[in-house]
Amino acid sequence: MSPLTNTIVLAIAGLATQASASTIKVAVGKSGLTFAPDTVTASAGDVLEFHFYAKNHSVVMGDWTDACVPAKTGGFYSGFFPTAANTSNAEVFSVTINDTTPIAFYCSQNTGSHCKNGMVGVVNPSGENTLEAYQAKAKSVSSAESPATVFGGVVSAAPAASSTGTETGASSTASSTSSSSASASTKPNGAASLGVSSVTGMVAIVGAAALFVY
Ligand SMILES: *[C@@H]1O[C@H](CO)[C@@H](O)[C@H](O)[C@H]1NC(C)=O
Ligand SMILES: *[C@@H]1O[C@H](CO)[C@@H](O)[C@H](O)[C@H]1NC(C)=O
Ligand SMILES: *[C@@H]1O[C@H](CO)[C@@H](O)[C@H](O)[C@H]1NC(C)=O
Ligand SMILES: [Cu+2]
Repeated sequence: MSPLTNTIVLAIAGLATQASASTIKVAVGKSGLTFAPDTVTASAGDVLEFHFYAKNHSVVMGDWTDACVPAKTGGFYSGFFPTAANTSNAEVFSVTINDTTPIAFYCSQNTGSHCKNGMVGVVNPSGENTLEAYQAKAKSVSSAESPATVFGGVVSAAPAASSTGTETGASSTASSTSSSSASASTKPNGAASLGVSSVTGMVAIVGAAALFVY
């Protein structure tokens, strides 16, 4: 490639990296009564993609004050995803994050008291709104509530490569190589690293730029 082409490619890659939204995979019940990760940092436009494991879990956006109770306004509810042992469900539930307001979520399965037993997670914890605070409140709740209907997200077929990790959703025009994910690194506090995969973005954009140039 000529130096000019290189410059163009780098410039485009830089723009794409800035503008990209991430898809953040969350494993539901893969390892006991847990969401993994259970602490997520997300930007507006990012998508939480919930992958369900055995036996039968859900995810509900919760109210910060009343643990294991749906958010008073807005939010989301996936419904239940009964899943055979050692598999992940063929479908996922995807929720778009619209802003950085702290969000609590929980599993509403009462057989086994999942919320009470700590099956909760948080997005963008801040101030008093933390995972620990929500789990502490959940401990004294006798049963979790499920909303009447699924809402606030999209149920769809699980993407082909459904390993749990963090992927960028930057490049819809990318070739199949771009779907290989940057694996999520986990910080000591359990928060998922949301660093955008510049490697993935570069590969995709280099391909696109090459098409453009030739
Ligand atoms: C999954 O759990 C929900 C809520 O407890 C229940 O209504 C539903 O029957 C369960 N489904 C299966 C297949 O166990
Ligand atoms: C699921 O995996 C566990 C651990 O690897 C194994 O002990 C168990 O037998 C498996 N269950 C089924 C239904 O395959
Ligand atoms: C984001 O907005 C969409 C569309 O209004 C809504 O369906 C979704 O529930 C919102 N996300 C959250 C986390 O509330
Ligand atoms: Cu559960």
